Amino acid sequence: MARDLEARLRTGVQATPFCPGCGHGILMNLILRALDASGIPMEEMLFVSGIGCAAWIPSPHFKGDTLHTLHGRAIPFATGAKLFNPALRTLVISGDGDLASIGGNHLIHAARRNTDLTVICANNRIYGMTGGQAAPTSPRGTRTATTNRGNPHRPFDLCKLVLAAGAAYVARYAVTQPLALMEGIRRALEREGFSFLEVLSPCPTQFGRRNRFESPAEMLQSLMERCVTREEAGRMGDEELAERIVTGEFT
Ligand SMILES: Cc1ncc(C[n+]2csc(CCOP(=O)(O)OP(=O)(O)O)c2C)c(N)n1
Repeated sequence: MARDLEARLRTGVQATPFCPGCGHGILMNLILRALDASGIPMEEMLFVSGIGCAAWIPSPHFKGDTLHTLHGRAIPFATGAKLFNPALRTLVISGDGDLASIGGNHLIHAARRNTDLTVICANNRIYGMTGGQAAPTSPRGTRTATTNRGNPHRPFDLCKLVLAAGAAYVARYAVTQPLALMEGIRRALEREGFSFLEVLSPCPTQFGRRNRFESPAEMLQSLMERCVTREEAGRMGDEELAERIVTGEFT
């Protein structure tokens, strides 16, 4: 796949491997912009990802050092690299399935140890790459390939999870909040210790089609309507908040 992708990138037929309307491309762009804004030289960076669509954000797109590792094991690889060379600014970029399902144990322990890593979790609330199976972030009631009558389980609130485990920096933004998200990435990179950024990213192909979104644009519109800042949330009652997603910094 990598060689095929390289060939396509060269001919300009397809700029990324992401489906039309996938939010991961926006996130990829914003990570690069945040790095540029922070002035951190690419030579100081190490990007680590697991397996999944989100894991393709750094490699092969970034012109820097990338480790594309095993499913669920991005944080252990990143921890090893950081311990070996503490001068590396180590940025993990992976999916919610990768980081919170098979890799969930690594996530909470890295937060508990306050390992000096930045973790960006591209949360599309489903396993995108493997055909739309339920993730631990799939909202209750949503349809996935493995819950076609609606997911009976409640999802993790990833920010609360890592905050409770001891993370130094925790924030959540959607790709529909590009300026705030870019600033969040910059702040996460600059914070010492374990920093965690949950990024809400739409998956029209696997999540949208099964959950009655007519188009990628409708998914983006829905994200824009549902995301509120912490201040806005503070002025809302429980009923109004139930349909909302609270974004901002939690530390
Ligand atoms: C040990 C192992 N188990 C399962 C898989 C299959 N697998 C690959 S990616 C993936 C989940 C991807 O979902 P997510 O991490 O949320 O990323 P997305 O594709 O949605 O961006 C799974 C289950 C694998 N590659 N290796």
